[in-house]
Amino acid sequence: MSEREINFDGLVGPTHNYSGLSFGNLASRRHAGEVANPRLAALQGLDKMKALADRGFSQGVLPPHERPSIPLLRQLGFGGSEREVIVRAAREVPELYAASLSASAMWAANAATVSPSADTADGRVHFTPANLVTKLHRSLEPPVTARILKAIFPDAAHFAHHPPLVPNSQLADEGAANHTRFAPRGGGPGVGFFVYGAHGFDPAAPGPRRFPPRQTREASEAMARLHGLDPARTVFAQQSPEAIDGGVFHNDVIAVGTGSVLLCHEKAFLDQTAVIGRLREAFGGEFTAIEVAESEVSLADAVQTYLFNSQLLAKPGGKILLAAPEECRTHDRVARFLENLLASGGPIDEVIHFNLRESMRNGGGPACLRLRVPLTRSEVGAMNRAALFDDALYARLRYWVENRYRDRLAPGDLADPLLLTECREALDELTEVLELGSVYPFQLP
Ligand code: SUG
Repeated sequence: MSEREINFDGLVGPTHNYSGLSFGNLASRRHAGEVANPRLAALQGLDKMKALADRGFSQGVLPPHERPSIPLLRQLGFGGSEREVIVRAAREVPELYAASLSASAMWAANAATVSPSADTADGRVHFTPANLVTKLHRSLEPPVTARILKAIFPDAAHFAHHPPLVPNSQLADEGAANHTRFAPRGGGPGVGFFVYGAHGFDPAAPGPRRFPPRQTREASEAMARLHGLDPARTVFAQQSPEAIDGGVFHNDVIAVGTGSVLLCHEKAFLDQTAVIGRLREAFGGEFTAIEVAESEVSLADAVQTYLFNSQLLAKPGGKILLAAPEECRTHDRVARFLENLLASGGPIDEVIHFNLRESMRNGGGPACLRLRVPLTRSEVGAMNRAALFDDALYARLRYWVENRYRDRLAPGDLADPLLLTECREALDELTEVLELGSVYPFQLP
């Protein structure tokens, strides 16, 4: 049965800011304390969705989460009215308060792992929200993500929802950012490629020294089991520790794939030649791996420009469009690499660049912002179509952002208790637009 891929982009939330919360993510730390523009951030994301939708690629939307997280702050001992909770937490432990305020749910590639029905034993689309345990601010996302995914994909005949893995560092899971699915053109069973940074139960195994790994092999294996994937069509690989220590905190900062094409840096995986051999074998048909040499684009160039955090989008004729961050256009070596790539006659024949600077300053490029969900026609019929992006939704969301979002969030503004009210009012309106029902703590009984 033919399937189409829908990219669900995370809408940037009203509290988007730069708090330097992600040790190991170089951009997050570098831009800590800068002034953010949540309105611009959300509009940059919407413009990417619009441009790709205009090109005929199917696009959906995932809503932001309620922030600051009052339940987190209460659980950590801040009592009193909501206003008191915010003021005290921000004054006494600003780091905790910043975690409660993060708009990190925008990076939808970390929302969940998704396996299409062509690959699963029971013929349903399987979803497992990522537990995101490595970072406190991200560990707040899974319960709400789970409710949102169920609200968008409600029909149990087509969609299976698993709970996030138990929140433990030995089972650290960051979702689709560490998972790529390869598949023949037009659909059919694909290959699930799971990339992890460390072994949860073997501290002696090779791993990064400087920065934390964010995915364990055990978590990746659990995904494959839960989703009922065929072991012959599942490949596990370890990220190169050198890459993680160089700032590659997710695999999607150094590799991207679609269809029968993998684009990656030569330093992406441990035992890279063997990994690509296993992918080729599992895929069966013709498989193209484009490995970029350190001499052409260094690991540092890749982390700086987010070249590999581009999206690869299959065009109707079979060629592939690369949707890259603007930073790739203004970087000499990376720009030259892209020119050569297009001239090479390979599968990627077009590049478009997006200005996503607000998100990029927190280490989130085009691919971070989207969750890929391949669906058959009948599955599209069974989902909540209000979350699908079209011109009408674009206009509505633009208006909503322009009216509801601040255009400036400086460190000194973060403790403003009004942010909570503004966020809730905005989300209340959004859940109606997207027909999600009640998904946020403030909406639940
Ligand atoms: O988890 N940044 C995110 C970026 C996630 C990018 N996603 C993918 N590569 N798929 C993270 O590190 C920074 C927030 C701050 O510092 O305020 C942050 O959470």
